[in-house]
Amino acid sequence: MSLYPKNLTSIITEVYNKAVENNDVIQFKSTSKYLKTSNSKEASMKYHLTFCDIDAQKPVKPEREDTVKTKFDPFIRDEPEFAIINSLMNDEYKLVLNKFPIVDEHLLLVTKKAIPQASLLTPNDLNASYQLLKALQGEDQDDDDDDEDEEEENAKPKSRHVIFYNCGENSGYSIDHKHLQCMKIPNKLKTFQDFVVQENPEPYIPNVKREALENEAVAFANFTIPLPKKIVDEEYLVMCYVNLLQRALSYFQQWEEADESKRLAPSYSFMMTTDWMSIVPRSSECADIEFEGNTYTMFTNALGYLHMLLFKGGQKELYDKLLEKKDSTPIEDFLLKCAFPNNFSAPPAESDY
Ligand code: B4P
Repeated sequence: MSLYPKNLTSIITEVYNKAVENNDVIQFKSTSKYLKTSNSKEASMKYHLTFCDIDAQKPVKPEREDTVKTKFDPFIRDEPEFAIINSLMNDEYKLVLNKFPIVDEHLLLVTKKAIPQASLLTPNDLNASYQLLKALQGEDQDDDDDDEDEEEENAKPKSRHVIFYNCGENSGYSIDHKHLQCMKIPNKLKTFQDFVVQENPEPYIPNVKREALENEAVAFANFTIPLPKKIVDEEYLVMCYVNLLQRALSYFQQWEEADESKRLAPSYSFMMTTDWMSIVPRSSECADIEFEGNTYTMFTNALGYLHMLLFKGGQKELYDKLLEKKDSTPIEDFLLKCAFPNNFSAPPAESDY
């Protein structure tokens, strides 16, 4: 039985349109362009660059401006204007609209209790997320294999969604209350996970003999597992997650072993589509991009590791120049600085992080 109603997508559209009309949701205006990678290892890869002057468009919210990450918690309140489903899985979660979206119908799967954002994902978190992806795709737990085959034959192009979780203090979250995010992936965007799964589509649960897949064309450490087309249960999801998590945590262990005095809070970007589950261990939520004599401090959450980079007010010049010069190297360096090198063996120089 699916957790979500059959008409979930129409409920989302209806609630979203009403919230925008009432100015409850602040829909940011933005522009996006693709930038092809200049990295010769993966010529067909590209990045989705978005410029959005968020500060100029965000209404001043004193509670938000003056508070530290750990204190501000809008999710503890009941905000019926954002609610898609107010009570899920015995009131463990609510599914709500993001109040400040760049992409339409950006959803948040939020725990009802105030649980820290550094917490591990639970079997219920994984199950609720996976079922959400399937429901948004028009598939749910009631579908059997025959239905799926029939669906594929009559396939219409469907929008693709991703679930992501910014876990730990260096992952780029701003609200310390457990929430997973769900968003449409831009049309034609192929992420590094898509490339690696395209080459290795056979689903499997990693074990000592066969580890998670790694895309070596990107400079940062990354781990991905292809998921079956057939709907999987929570036990399957947990086994995949635990495997990826172990790989990510080993980076923090190596870091401490190399120098105990430099503790780094375990953080990672978790990302899942119906095709794959992926983790990138994170060393920082921000890093400097040096370009043509200027320094720009950029931030990224898991979206950066889905090739979606956000440029804010003071970064317009950088956004324009990277596109004009067709130069993706500064982005690739930035993504590496906020993560760990692919072949990590010792902590990088302190100045890098
Ligand atoms: P967090 O995990 O804490 O933070 P975040 O998504 O990294 O967004 P942040 O708040 O740091 O905003 P940013 O300027 O980077 O997630 C908390 C989420 O809750 C946020 O998305 C926030 O908007 C939302 N929220 C806050 N108060 C709320 C309330 N009362 N009710 C419901 N939701 C509430 O980015 C601004 C926006 O752009 C974010 O939505 C972000 O997810 C999105 N974004 C970032 N990079 C993007 C990219 N490359 N392309 C498209 N969108 C992008």
